[in-house]
Amino acid sequence: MKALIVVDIQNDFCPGGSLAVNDGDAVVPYVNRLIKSFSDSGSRVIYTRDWHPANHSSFADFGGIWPAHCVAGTDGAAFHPDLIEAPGSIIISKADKTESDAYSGFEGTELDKELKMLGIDNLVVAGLATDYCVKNTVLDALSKGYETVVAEDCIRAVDVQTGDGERAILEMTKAGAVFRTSNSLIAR
Ligand code: VGL
Ligand code: ZN
Repeated sequence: MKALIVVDIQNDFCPGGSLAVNDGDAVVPYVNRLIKSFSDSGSRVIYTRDWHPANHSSFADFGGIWPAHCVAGTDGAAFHPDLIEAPGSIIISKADKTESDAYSGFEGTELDKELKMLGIDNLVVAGLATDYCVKNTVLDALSKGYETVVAEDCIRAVDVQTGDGERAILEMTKAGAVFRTSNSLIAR
């Protein structure tokens, strides 16, 4: 059984947000088509979100490397306004404690348990950012034995260093991830 994992498509990771990913919002129409396709064919859609306390340890003011972002309950932490919410979807909040920095949707969450409970063994992953939360979610999924496909036109990188996104794609590929266009993943 397959599921779609929509990673961190939140306002703060989109242009205008406090940790904007270049072109981050450009994935939304493509991700929406995937969401519709999965949802219409009875497959589950799971959304992860970065959900930090205001004094999170990843923020520069508290010893971390990032500007404050995705503070729980703020507009910056809300999903992009155009992102479709599928009926029966599951939201996984992560890194919601001061000291826990989870880039992976599996880290410190019930994601693995939920997927196992639903009999899901096959994941399609899309979202932000390629070199952080997408990469770590995909690597964890593979190490937990999920067959994992990345929707290659539905991801964007932070690219703190030029090439980070490309390196992340290589790393995911080496670990066994398969890259496909969203078009090829849509049931027709
Ligand atoms: C992320 C940087 C900091 C992500 C989260 O969702 O990729 N990146 N926190
Ligand atoms: Zn974060």
